[in-house]
Amino acid sequence: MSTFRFTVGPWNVHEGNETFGPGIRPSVPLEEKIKKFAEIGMNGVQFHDDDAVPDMNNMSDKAIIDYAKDVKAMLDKYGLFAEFVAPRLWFDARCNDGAYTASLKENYDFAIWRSKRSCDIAKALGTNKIQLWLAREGTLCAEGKNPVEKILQLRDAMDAILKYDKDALILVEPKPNEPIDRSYCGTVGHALGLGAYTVDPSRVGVCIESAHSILAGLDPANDMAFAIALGKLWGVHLNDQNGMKYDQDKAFGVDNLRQAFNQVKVLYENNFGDNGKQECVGLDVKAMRSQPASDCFAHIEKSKKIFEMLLEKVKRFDYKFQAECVKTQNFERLEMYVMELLMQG
Ligand code: XLS
Ligand code: MG
Repeated sequence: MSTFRFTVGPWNVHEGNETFGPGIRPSVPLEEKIKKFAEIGMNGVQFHDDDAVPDMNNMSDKAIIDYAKDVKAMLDKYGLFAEFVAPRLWFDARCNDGAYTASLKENYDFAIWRSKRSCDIAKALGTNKIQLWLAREGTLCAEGKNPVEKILQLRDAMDAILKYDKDALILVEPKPNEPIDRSYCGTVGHALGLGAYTVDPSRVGVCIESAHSILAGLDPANDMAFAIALGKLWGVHLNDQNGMKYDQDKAFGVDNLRQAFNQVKVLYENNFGDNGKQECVGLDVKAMRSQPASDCFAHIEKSKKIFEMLLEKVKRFDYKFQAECVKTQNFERLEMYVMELLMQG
């Protein structure tokens, strides 16, 4: 059945900074994070390009690769692999009005330079997955861009990556809004639609994040199912979200237990992890700002544990009973069965 490899990113252990206040915990050095990730049962690490090579904007192409090789050695030391590299374009002032959808050519060129370097870093870290969270690809001012032109420009950027590195796989991580208020590529359907018009659609898939689906008013398990049906679910970012608010990145399952159950169920039933792309269970969760430094890994451990507890429930799911309910169309009975399964020990 499924092989579940758990991964997490260095940004998931953070200082607690948000829009309304600065960080309140000291930052933890990368090696310490990696060591702790291994200790709490993670199998791999997800990277932004500048998580791996912090000063990359000021380094030569070769120096970037050499630096990334040292990070690979650090991963090897703790027995972890790198899952993907994601160009962190939204942090740079040049990408304030979008990176791949920038209006000024020099800003677009910078985004492409970073994306090519992300491919190089990924190679040095031993992975071919390039994750694109399209953070600012849309508008803050609707009239500021021609949306048709910019959506095609986004496709061209994906083409540039696919052409630069013939091994690269692109995992689009769609999100409908935030930090921009209107995304050009906000859902799994948009991502795969655009991917179909690239130079190599077979190398464009998605990573579905639970919170992002909820923010789009969609069900995360069904979004995962949609991608699975098309052979395109190459990663997930599990977390949770209290409704359609700001992106909360809560621990997996803490707000929507039944939704979480159905995410685990759809992954397990469809052999996630064994579908040819070394698919990983990413835990894209944030520690509560109110927690002390001593607790800054607890949300990751908790998410893994909740996933595993839900997996036990999924394995006990009575498919015979379900079939009976479907045959008699008795969904009240089926629903009550699911609630009992979730609430009883
Ligand atoms: C933010 C994204 C996160 C990483 C990947 O919401 O969820 O996945 O930044 O680039
Ligand atoms: Mg994410």
